[in-house]
Formats: sequence, C-alpha cells, structure tokens
Amino acid sequence: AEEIEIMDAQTMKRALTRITHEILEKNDGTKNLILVGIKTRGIYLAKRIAERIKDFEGIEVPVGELDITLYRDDVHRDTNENPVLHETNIPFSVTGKHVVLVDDVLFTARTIRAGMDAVMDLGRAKRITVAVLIDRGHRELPIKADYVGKNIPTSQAEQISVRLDEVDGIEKVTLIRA
Ligand code: 3GP
Ligand code: 5GP
Ligand code: MG
Repeated sequence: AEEIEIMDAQTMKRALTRITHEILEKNDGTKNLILVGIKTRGIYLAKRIAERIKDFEGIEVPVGELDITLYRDDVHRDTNENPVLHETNIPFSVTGKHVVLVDDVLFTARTIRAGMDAVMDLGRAKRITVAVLIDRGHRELPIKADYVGKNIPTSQAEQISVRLDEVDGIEKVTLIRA
C-alpha cells in the first residue's frame, strides 16, 4: 500500500490554531461554549483546542467525551455500519450552550449524527457545530463541518491515517492507497 503524507506536525498545529480562532470568532468568545470530542482522537483534538482557548482567552472551556464506534457484522468496511453510542461523559449542562463536536475525520457523517443525538438527549443546546481535522468527503447525510483543518477528496478505497502524539507518539496525517 502507498502512503502519502498530507500534514506534518507544523501544519496540524497551524490548522488547530486556525480552527480555534474560527470557533472563538463565530461564537463571539468563550461564552456558553462547550467542546465534545468523539472517542479516541477527537477527544485529544478537543483537549488541544481547549488548551489553545486557555492560552488565547484565559478561560477554561468544558470538554466532554463521547464514545461512538461503528457496529460491523462484517470484517470488510463497507455498508452495514451503524454507529453505536457506548459511553457519554458530558458532566455538565448543555442547555443553552454552543456545543462543538470534534472528530479527527469526517466521512459519511453517521458518527456525527449519533453525536448530535447524544447531545440532544442531554438537553436543549442552543447550537451544535462540527469541527474536524480532515474532511474526506463521501457524506451519506445532510451534515457539513463548520470548521475544517483540511479537505482531502478521497476515493472510497482510500483511507486517512491520523496519528497524534498522545496516542501514536507521532504527529502526522497520511493518505493510504490500497
Ligand atoms: P479514532 O478512534 O481515533 O477516531 O473508527 C474507529 C477508528 O478506526 C478511528 O480512530 C479511525 O482512525 C479508524 N479508521 C480508519 N479508517 C476508518 C474508516 O474508514 N472508517 C472507520 N469507521 N474508522 C476508520
Ligand atoms: P463517519 O463515516 O461516521 O463520518 O466516520 C466514522 C468514524 O470513522 C469517525 O469517527 C471518523 O473519524 C472515522 N473515519 C472515517 N473515515 C476515516 C478515515 O479515512 N481515517 C480515519 N482515521 N478515520 C476515519
Ligand atoms: Mg474519529
């Protein structure tokens, strides 16, 4: 398989810094802002955005976590994938808040949809938006990202690998071609 580098540590850092500024700009600061990371890497990205907000504004924004994984009855990644919510760790009220859902890669958007459902079950958020490091296309639902690190048009067969220091000990985004 062929692996092509898309982002390195510095471009990832700049993208997250830009996304942070965009969130603060659209939200008019940190008031009523909440970040919710989706399972492994989305959680670390949400924490990094919160760190930057602390640096820029001196305010600590709450970070919640959602564990949503796809249920597969087939080893082959294809259809028959349904997101299942395993755990919700959002120990604060979402009512009246602007909730930013954070994930590493946006693909079909079925995971984001499940995340929206989970947040809406907790209360009436004023607004829910979506931030992702990579948008690889192939949406299967009418959902878009509000904040995007990088758009990478992919084929169905291609895969994006997102590696983060906290999980992988390296900072790198690559495109993997089978
Ligand atoms: P993450 O937990 O960091 O988001 O979806 C579970 C994991 O599988 C994800 O890690 C993601 O990195 C990895 N993954 C890679 N390619 C795909 C894909 O095309 N679909 C899904 N569902 N997961 C993928
Ligand atoms: P969805 O299809 O629901 O948008 O994405 C399903 C889950 O798999 C999400 O958590 C998303 O981040 C992850 N995902 C989808 N495609 C890729 C990919 O190409 N690479 C990586 N690393 N994660 C992916
Ligand atoms: Mg993900």
